[in-house]
Amino acid sequence: MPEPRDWDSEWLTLSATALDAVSRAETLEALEAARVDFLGRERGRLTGLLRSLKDMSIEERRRLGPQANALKDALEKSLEARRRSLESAALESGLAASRVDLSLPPPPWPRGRRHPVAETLREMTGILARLGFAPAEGPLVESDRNNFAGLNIPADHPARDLQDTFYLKDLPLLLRTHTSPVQVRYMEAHKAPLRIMSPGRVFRHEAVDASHSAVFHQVEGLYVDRKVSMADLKGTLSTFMRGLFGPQAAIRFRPSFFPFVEPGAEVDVRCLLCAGKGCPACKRTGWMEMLGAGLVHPNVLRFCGIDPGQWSGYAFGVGVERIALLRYGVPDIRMLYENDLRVLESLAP
Ligand code: 2NL
Repeated sequence: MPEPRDWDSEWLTLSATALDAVSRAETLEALEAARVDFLGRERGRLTGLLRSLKDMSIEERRRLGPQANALKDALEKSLEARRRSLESAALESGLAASRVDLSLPPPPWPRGRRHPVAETLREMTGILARLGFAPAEGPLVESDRNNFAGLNIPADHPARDLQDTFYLKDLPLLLRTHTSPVQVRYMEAHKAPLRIMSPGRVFRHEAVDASHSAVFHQVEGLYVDRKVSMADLKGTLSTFMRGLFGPQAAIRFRPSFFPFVEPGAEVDVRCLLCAGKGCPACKRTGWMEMLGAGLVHPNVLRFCGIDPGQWSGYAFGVGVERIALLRYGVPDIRMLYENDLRVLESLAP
């Protein structure tokens, strides 16, 4: 006589594991293995139990028969649902893997190059680097203190006017109107002597036209040491301009005013088109206005913790777009920023 089987405990394990095995199957193969394990014709565990109903007592058969058949139905439904979901996932991933983007252009692919403004900025910082200026950078969002107060720009100065400055809503901050605040930060942190340049983006709340953009770029230079003079400034700027425009580029100083320098000067370069003879590009003057410069105002040095009795310095600022327009012969600053490839590709490198 074989041992009497404990149908109730066999049923318990079977019903607890069958549906779980289906939902855990991650592949169609695993799902098929689960199906064979429970519903396989020869050795399926549920098939076996159903086949054994005939060996059970009447009471056992009445109790387990309907439950086992209900589980078989549920299991078949669940296998079918799981199979469909695994099949569609397999289809999706197959499609994704074999995706062909017919919108891609065929080779030879067009080659990119640096934007004319970026290229001009690199040349400018390259020349200044060879002259000993170390690059310094700072945030685009600045305080009134660093952008204005530290630069000897009084509270009622027109440069602070709402017309020129973008102020942040609800915060005592602004978008820097020049890169000078970078140099204020640097002087406070490092003291004298120092020789730095601050290239970067600046913002002015101005109407856009052929020569003005609300967002543009500037490079400033600052040299602080003992007995720095206007002659040092003129020598450096002469080398800077000859590096940019070629060996024939001559410069001249015209007296001018900026609150952060004394004396201040505007620097002209002999007209690049007519070599000084006078033409429409230089308004018949023979000279083109190129940058602003001067000796750092004692108030600025003092503000940054540098003793103006011991140290002096020069500084200059130049607009990058202005130089780029001249160098590439572009008549309108907007042509640099509309990103029309027909325009950008036409600009000789
Ligand atoms: C312009 C004028 C200039 C400066 C920038 C400067 C910076 C410090 C102290 C003193 Cl931290 N000066 N920068 C000086 C003179 C002129 O730029 O119109 N540039 C296009």
